[in-house]
Amino acid sequence: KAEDGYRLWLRYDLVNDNALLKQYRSSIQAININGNTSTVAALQKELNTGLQGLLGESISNISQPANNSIVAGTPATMKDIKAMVGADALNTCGSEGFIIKTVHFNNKNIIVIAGNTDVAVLYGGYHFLRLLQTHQHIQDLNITSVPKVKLRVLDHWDNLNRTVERGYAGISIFDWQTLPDYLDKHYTDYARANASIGINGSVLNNVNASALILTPAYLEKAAALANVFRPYGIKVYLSIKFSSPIETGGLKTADPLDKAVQEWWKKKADTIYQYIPDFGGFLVKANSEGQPGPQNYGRTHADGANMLADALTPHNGVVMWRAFVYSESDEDRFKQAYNEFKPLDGKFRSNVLVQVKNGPIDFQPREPFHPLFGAMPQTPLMLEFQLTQEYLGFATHLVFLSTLFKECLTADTYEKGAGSTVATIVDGSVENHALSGMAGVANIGNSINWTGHPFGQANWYAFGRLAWNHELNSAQIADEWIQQTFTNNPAFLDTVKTMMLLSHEILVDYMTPLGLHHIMGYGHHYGPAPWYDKGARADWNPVYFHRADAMGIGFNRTATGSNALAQYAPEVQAMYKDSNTCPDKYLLWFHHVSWNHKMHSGRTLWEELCYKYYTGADSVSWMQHAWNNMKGKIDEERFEHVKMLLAIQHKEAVWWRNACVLYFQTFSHQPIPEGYEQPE
Ligand code: GCW
Repeated sequence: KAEDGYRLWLRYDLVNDNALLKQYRSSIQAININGNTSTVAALQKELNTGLQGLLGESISNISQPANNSIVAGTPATMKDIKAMVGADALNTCGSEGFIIKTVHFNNKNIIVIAGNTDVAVLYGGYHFLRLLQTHQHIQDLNITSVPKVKLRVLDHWDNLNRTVERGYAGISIFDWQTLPDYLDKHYTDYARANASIGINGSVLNNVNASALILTPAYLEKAAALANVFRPYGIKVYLSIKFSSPIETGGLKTADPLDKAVQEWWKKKADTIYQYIPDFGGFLVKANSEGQPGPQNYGRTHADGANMLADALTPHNGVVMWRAFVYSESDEDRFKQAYNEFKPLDGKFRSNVLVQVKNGPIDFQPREPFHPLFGAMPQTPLMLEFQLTQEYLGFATHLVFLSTLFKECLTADTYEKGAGSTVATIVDGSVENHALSGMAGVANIGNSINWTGHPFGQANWYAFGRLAWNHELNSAQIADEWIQQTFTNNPAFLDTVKTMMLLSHEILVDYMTPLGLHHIMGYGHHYGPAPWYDKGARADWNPVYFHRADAMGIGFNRTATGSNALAQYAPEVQAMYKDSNTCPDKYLLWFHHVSWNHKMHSGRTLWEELCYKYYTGADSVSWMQHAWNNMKGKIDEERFEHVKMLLAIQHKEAVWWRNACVLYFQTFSHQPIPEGYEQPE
């Protein structure tokens, strides 16, 4: 049967393993869930639909625990729940963690799904369904799962007219025109998908924000979305425009130290909470790429963030203040965010998080971790990943981003000696921060399968899973996602998992190997354009980043160059500062090396560059080949869809290879090594 991908990973098709099906049917004969909140109703519905699909029979809802039943609830809704899971077991679960346990209680075999809040139980319910979707045994369950990061948020760069900045999957799913009266089915399914992976926040509008979003007409619309999301534990946040007091408030200034401005924001916050009582807070892009901000008035980022934080404090809202700042100057763009923000460490209110992109430049196929991680111990740093593949082939190229995320999360900042990974900075454990957060710039649009590329769904999924638990590994995430999204067929699983796990490295090889970065077409960021662009300002110009010349290539960021490297801990500097020991993958990020530089492989830099570009493009043919062998193992529709996209990806990988190799050859003056097809 043809499938359109709309169901994402929430497919509940009949379990096609008879032994397991028998086990599931015998242990799950009824469901006992009490309580009458909308979250309980959502859980009940999901379990009923999910189990009916997976087990092929409808499961009755009962009001008392029975033998071979599921019992789901909190200590408030289910009197025996503590006794079932162990008196103290829920103490470590906080407000979102859950326990799933098979117990023998009062002579009954029961599967308990327990948490301290309804939403925690809902998360447990989704996790339980995932166990069945991925064909796990359920006789001996004893799972405790607690999120490591508090704010797990999708950032939509969606404009009020439904265009999406860097969106490649159709127009925005948020239809502001028909809100608040028309509630599209997408809204609920979006909330379900997010809740199933633990995402608990959604920033509805673009960081390049319109001031209109805070006007009553839009607040009413946002409130309607918040109402749909609330049962699923998802809070709504809004991006604000710093100059709103001028644009919609009639004030003459937006100076954060001006009393009238502060008052305006306080009143605005009060109004917002009348519409949305559990409103999450503001996301702010200020003094960045032309957006207004406190610096327009000679004030600092902290002044701006604190003013907003004070307005939100009475309502427990937070400010997510972005650190993506740079301007055209003599200073290496790499260094600018650190230079501006590090001195402000300790100056932010306790309800401010500074939101930092994973790398110092801008969501490149590969970046070293951002040097602010590990450099602002007194400030909770929220990590911003980009799911929409702005610089990674849009929704056309197949790239599983989990490995990119993990590379950043596991990088060691050495803030407090070895082991202070980016993940442990972000989850707040290194400095014991009360707040912590991870944001993913959404790749979602109204395209029939949500993300355009069927495999784009995996990046949304991986983000949510890692925000919940950054210790999961990419293989496990791919495994789960494939089984839930496509099939449990082992041959399919093996092949597709391998493809996914290699896909990021393959893309890096054919786009920006060895530490090259930002050599995409200026403006759209899609195809190769490493050459000088006379339309682009200096710090957007590809030549600024690769610096190829007759002698060699790469950006010298060591002490003899921009010295951006000095922004890292000494241990990190030591790993990267010598061009002979710097890992290949970061070489051209930090060094300008000669075309004949000896690489670890024994090849010269020029040969290695060619080797990478050719291997990258060839590897896409390998992906095509691997995928073609999957014919018949999944529905024809998605099979063909991916097949056609892989053909484009291959064509474009060759385009990247040829463009880059031929362009860089004009500097290296060396032949394409023997044995390689000569590019035209
Ligand atoms: O990656 C760049 C994008 C801009 C984006 C900006 C940002 C929302 O090219 O489109 O603007 O980053 O992160 O603010």
